[in-house]
Amino acid sequence: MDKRDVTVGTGSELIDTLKDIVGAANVLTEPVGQAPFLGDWLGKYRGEAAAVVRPGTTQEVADVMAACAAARVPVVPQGGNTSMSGGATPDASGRAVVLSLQRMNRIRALDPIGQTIAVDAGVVLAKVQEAAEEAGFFFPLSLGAEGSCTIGGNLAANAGGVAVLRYGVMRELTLGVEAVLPDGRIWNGMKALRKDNTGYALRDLFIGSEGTLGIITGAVLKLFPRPTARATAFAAVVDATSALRLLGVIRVHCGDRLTAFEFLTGETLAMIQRQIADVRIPFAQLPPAGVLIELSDIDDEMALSKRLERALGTAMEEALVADAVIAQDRAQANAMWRLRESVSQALVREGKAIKHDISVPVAEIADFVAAADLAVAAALPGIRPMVFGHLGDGNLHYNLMRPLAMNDAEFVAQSAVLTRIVHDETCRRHGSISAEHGIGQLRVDEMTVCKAPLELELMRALKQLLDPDGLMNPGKLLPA
Ligand code: FAD
Ligand code: 2HG
Ligand code: ZN
Repeated sequence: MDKRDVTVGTGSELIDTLKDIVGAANVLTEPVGQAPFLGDWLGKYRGEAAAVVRPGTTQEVADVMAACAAARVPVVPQGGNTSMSGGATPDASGRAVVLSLQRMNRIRALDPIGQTIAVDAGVVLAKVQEAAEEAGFFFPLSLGAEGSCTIGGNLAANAGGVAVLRYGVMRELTLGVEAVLPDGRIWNGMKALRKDNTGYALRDLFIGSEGTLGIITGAVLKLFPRPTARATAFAAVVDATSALRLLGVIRVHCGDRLTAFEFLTGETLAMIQRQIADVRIPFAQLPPAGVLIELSDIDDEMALSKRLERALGTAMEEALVADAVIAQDRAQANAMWRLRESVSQALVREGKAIKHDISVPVAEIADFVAAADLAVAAALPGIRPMVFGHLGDGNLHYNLMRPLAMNDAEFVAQSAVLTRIVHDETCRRHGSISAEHGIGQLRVDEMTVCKAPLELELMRALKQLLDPDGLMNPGKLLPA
């Protein structure tokens, strides 16, 4: 459909109304201006939109939503557009309005006594981290896209990342939420309360709702004491089973100081080295697998480093670790983290990946990897699993790459079969087919397979209550 048809089809009246609300400069209708909003980070999805609208205040969001509701036009909320599940990309119909929160980027308030920060939903995560640090605090959500993802997106996707082990997922870091309902009403849930037992937690309904229930416009987040000491190490292990046992040893020696425990198979490490110029593994030889471990504390750094050394020494005596390197300074620690954070980019360069984001009970994660590796290899000999992620959370990114003898198109044609195998291994262990990336459009068809009918029925009832016309982010999260 050509662009002009799209605009006329959804009503130029609505476009004029949107311009009145947010100013003409913030209603993008031309292909060039819209382009960055219509495709996803992975380059997997591309859609069309009648307009991209960029409101600057909660009231403007409310007015935009009321106008879209009146015109019966679907709305696709978008923050930093870093979704790994196509969650923020509109469909191909060109009917939807993409509502970008980019301009809602104010830190509203920071309370040093209550240790909270109130922000607009469009604030980039790194900016919240910086604001916390400037005030002598710490906001712990940390992920590879932190320089561009937004708090609203983090909330809508209930983001995880590399510090969940110690601090929890986004839901656990949030006290209050402000949201605009599909009909334009504003719900002000910006409470900074640690305790509030006044009925159903509406806040939690919006967290993880992937833009299907309304627009999150603000949030009150928890702050934490700023860690003054960090100890970072890379350990070479044989496989996920040794990594899991290593996790136990580190926990015994280091307790809650354990902040990150990130697993990468040797094939994944080799791929990163192949694809990213300025990273290298900290070992002379490629190990079968590696674990990036970080401790943090408000104690002194030397003591923390010694503690990690002792823990790794024990793990070596127990033959769980073949080799380990403890970072001697921040630059070495940063280099280890750069290796870890380069995986997604390396995967994109390596070719088409069939992506999975599973979680199982932590104790079963090694069994999952062994079983899934066997099953996918039996289905497609030569397949190359690139497995990495937050092993300490029971969450791995089980990415599959093509056998070298196959081309990308032939491989992608196998997606449904391979995903079925991976998700069956997950569900058999009472796991989740989306630990942190969300369902979006990538996994929407899997919902009927992996969610109980009663769960789906309740979710649909809530959707019907809040969004009776089905205008919020259609095609995402809930199967038709
Ligand atoms: P978007 O991509 O814009 O949107 C995500 C979803 O939220 C969509 O469904 C969208 O409609 C909805 N949405 C966005 N803003 C709002 C709003 N204000 N109100 C209502 N709905 C909204 N994720 C992790 O959890 N852990 C990781 O370790 C991790 N690492 C990543 C590394 C890289 C390199 C990349 C590219 C992504 C990574 N992600 C990770 C995925 C992604 O960054 C997160 O899901 C992030 O929370 C999305 O934020 P965003 O602002 O980009 O949201
Ligand atoms: C990570 O943990 C992200 O690095 C991205 O969640 C995972 O690219 C991926 O599959
Ligand atoms: Zn992850």
